[in-house]
Amino acid sequence: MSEPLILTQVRGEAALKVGVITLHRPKQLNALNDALMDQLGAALLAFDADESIGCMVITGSEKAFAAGADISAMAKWTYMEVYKSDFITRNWETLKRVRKPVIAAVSGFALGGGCELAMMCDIIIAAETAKFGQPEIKLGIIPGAGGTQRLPRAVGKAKAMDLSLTGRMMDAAEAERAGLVSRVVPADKLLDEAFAAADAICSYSLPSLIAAKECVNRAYEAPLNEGLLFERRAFHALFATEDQKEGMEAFLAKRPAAFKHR
Ligand code: CO8
Repeated sequence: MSEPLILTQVRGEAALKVGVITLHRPKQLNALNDALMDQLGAALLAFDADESIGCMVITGSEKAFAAGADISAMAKWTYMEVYKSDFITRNWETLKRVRKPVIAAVSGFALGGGCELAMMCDIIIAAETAKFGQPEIKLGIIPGAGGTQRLPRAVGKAKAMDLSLTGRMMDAAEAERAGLVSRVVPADKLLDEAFAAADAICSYSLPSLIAAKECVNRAYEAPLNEGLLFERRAFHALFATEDQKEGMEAFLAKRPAAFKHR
């Protein structure tokens, strides 16, 4: 069996379980390689398929969420090797196939592929120590897993250009101001905050969570009218679920909703 490069854990009880994945190459600051991304992808798909799990959290160490793709692995690669092996597409974007919500809990460095990985998650919660950047330019390359596309959508062209062309890092406060992260919390509270958010998410109806995630993602991929139509159809469809009846009846009866499809 290959060396474990991630640690997995299931938190919670009954249908309110959270799948937690910790990137675990501490000596290399969680530098991402094919083996790690294979393990990460397999864990994500397994949690996504597990009916008892409602949400996932990906985290790293205190010092690094992930310091990027593994430079020592890439240093000698030739164009033909990268091209023929379809580096990145073949196993680096499995996260896109995950339907349940995924939270990135980021402490320390989230650079290059590490920043791109965080941006593929649905919510980024950052410790005050977090540092984000796309420093690939310093290595004579550019971001390759969506950095030049997702970063401008998250923070706008000006800051995305700045980060991509200068290779500088931005701290958690700047990342929050720019809209890359949804909250900044003290470092020692990072996992508590991420788990509290995950627990709240798990308590809702899964079909509505999936629909909300699909619709927000659509806002990045489709023109406004297409997105609005997509949202309206998803909204209408949720009236076919038992959980819509339960959610509204529970509100009117002033009791907590007991969703069936969690
Ligand atoms: N790859 C391999 N090893 C790394 C990486 C990396 N990206 N980052 C750090 N390490 C290793 C260091 O070589 C060092 O190893 P050793 O102890 O054996 O010398 C160890 O981790 C600790 O690192 P430092 O001593 O450098 O620690 P510092 O605290 O001084 O600095 C930094 C931390 C600032 C994070 C620094 O290590 C750094 O700049 N790292 C490189 C960051 C970088 O350039 N990232 C981009 C990589 S390219 C990329 O991500 C392309 C993405 C392509 C697609 C990805 C798909 C998801």
